[in-house]
Amino acid sequence: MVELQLNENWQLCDIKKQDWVPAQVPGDIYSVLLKAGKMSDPFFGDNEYQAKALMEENYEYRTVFTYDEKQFENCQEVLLRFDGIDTIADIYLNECYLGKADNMHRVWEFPVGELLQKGENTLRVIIRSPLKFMAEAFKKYKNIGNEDTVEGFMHLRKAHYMSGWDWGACLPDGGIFRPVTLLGIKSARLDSIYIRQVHEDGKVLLIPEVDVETVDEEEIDTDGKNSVEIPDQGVESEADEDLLEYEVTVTAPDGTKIVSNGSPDEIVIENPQFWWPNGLGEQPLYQVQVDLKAGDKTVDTWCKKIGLRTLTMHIEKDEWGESFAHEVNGHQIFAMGADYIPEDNLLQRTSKERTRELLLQCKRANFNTIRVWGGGYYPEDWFFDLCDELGLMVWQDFMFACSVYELTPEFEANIRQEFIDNIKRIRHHASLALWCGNNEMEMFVKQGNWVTKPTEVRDYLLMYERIIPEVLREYDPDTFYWPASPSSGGSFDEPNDPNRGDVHYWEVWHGNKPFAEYRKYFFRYASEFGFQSFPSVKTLETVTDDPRELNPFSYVMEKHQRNYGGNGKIAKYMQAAYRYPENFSAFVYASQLLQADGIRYGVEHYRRNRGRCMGAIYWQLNDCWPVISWSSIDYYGRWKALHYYAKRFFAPVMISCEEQSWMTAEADMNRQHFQFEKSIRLNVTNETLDAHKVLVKYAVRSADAKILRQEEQWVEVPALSSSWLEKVELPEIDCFNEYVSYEAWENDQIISQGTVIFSYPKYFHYLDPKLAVRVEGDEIVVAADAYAKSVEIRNETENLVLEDNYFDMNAGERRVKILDGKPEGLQVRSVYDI
Ligand code: BMA
Repeated sequence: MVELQLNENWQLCDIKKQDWVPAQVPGDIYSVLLKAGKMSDPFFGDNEYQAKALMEENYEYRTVFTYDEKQFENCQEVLLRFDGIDTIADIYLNECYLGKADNMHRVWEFPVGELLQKGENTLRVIIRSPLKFMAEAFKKYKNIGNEDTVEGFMHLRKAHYMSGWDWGACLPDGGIFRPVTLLGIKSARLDSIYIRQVHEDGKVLLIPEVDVETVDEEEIDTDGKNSVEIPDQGVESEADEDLLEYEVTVTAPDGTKIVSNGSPDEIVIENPQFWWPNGLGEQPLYQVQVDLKAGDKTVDTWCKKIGLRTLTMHIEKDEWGESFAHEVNGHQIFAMGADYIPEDNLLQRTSKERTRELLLQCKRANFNTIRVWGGGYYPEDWFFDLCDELGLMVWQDFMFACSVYELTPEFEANIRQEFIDNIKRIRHHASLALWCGNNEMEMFVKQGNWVTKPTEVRDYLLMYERIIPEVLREYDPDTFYWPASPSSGGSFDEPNDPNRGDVHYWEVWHGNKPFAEYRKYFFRYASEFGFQSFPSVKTLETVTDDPRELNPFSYVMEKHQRNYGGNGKIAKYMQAAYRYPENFSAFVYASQLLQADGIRYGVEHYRRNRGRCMGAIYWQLNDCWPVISWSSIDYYGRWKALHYYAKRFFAPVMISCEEQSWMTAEADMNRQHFQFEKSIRLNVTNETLDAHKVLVKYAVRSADAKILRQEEQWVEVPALSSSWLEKVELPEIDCFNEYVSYEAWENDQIISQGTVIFSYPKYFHYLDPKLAVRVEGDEIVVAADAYAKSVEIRNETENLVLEDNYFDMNAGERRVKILDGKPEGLQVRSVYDI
């Protein structure tokens, strides 16, 4: 196959103005206008309003490219392929109308062989206003959905978050966001390859299902055949040799190759090296290359990396209801990770390097799973390649979220093709753990939210319980399918049941419940729960240059808070835990600690109850613009306190403490019977394939960190399990002046640790820890004179990434490695400073 990328000479204009400027393709309209000085930074202040208005208009992309017949010699068909157009587009080649595109999640191809002329050719792509389309569709159908976005958003197959979300600006950009290619096809091409795996007797059989498309558009399924006869085409070409065959070359991680020709039915991999999620083993990848041959000529090639593994969901009735756990190579494992949203509003700014940076931080924080949420777009190939390499299992939603859709015949045909395109593109990835129908629709449709007519309920069932399963049966029967998130298996059967399937738990935050509420539930798999915080001051300084706006309740801060009243909610929760912060920086710090502690409260509880609960995926990993949100890493890649906490609470072997305290009892000190239990119950959980024998030490300490009483105990924790220690009552502990530290030791090293107090962080009588910080080589050393809670180390650019941060110290010194950033202008503080 001949490929010519059409990524040069592009220009763009607002059709009414005809104000042509150079454009980048692949890219997006806002990025072009920004570069040309035709709009202001849409993230700054409230510029979002002007940026949104720009999408009331239609735009035209245009390029002139040279077609060299020689390059396409022997090609029987030439196709113009768009890997992604956002969204409604009319396409013309040499003033001939090729057709319309109306789904950004699809690949669009047009036969252009007849229309190409020698020399210069003009390609025009008219992008229609998405806002006008949505407004008209809303008038027609009146469907309703999530209120944070533009009415009618569900009728357009465009990433929903672009029209606003409760963490996202309304910036409905458009563009040609993926490559445009001219494809020259010689007699036939590989339409799709599905590599199935059979694991038996210590070997893996790879079974290639190869679909070949011949130029006369007849598709031939070569599955189970040794060769393909192609029909007589009456054209002189390699195809006249009449025999199409494929050859498979498998390259093992060590470089050894197995070449199988003659359209093999299976390839046997002896001594297979298995792919494991992060923390459980390595991620060896095998390269599979399929060459389509017409006689001795190769006419097309498919080359991808796969991982040898079995990966499904284990669902079985048990004493609590029904289990729901990833089963990898026969082991049920606890999913640890976060929900992923698109990385930017302006898609031209995304790149493999940027995604690598983000996903690397997931690996660093001990993630083994990531959920791709259904209100964005299906990620680029590189996203999945990186998840394969880093060992991150992907929970992949289909792109439907928080609304009801109108299943007209045209809409159905459109989404069916969307499913096929994406399933074929993604299914070979080792990291693909499951497909999921949608985000939060089963639950809300059942509750009657958004439902205005009975057909919407019927259409829900058709889409997620008939059409998608049908398409998956044909294109990816080996990957597990789950109808919705949350769900208990479908058909509106208690979708958010705590005892079955996955759960979205929002009583903490949306329901205003305290953190201790997490402990009331033993979900089988928490796929969403979250708490917001402010990103770092340096990040917020990019959205305003007025220092007065750096205040939690200012106009600009509330413009960058999309969950109505969210900043006030942070303040309300903060009142319960911390003293009143004296300045904005302290407020930001306290908000991050609050978020980190809240999520820690949930995750530690879920992991202690491993076996019953088998997943903790918090909402949310990242941001698509600078915003106050639930993320643990902000738009600029800065780690919030939560990401460091995640690294600790997702540690493969983790010690945690289920304490009973003033905070867990929520006791009101001004009531007559004010009292609460003071006790600890330690637990060590092990998410590795090996047993661990750890020495658990805990100590009651005074505020100066002196040990008042100490105990230690050896604990054996079998592989993939969690072990409880006996509960210890501490009725005498002084909850204002004493605390408990706990540690898990292995090979004379602390592998996991923490501290716990029995009142609230705000009431504890901290002594001034007189924190001091210095740099020694690639390490930062912090020294404390007394107990220091949630010690934060910052540099002047606030972009340090450290081995650990926001940790508790029992006085003494602590060394942490610098992973990224320069240790210049270091500052250090702890809860004492709030
Ligand atoms: C869940 C998600 C998102 C939303 C988040 C925070 O419902 O699925 O739709 O942004 O909670 O409210």
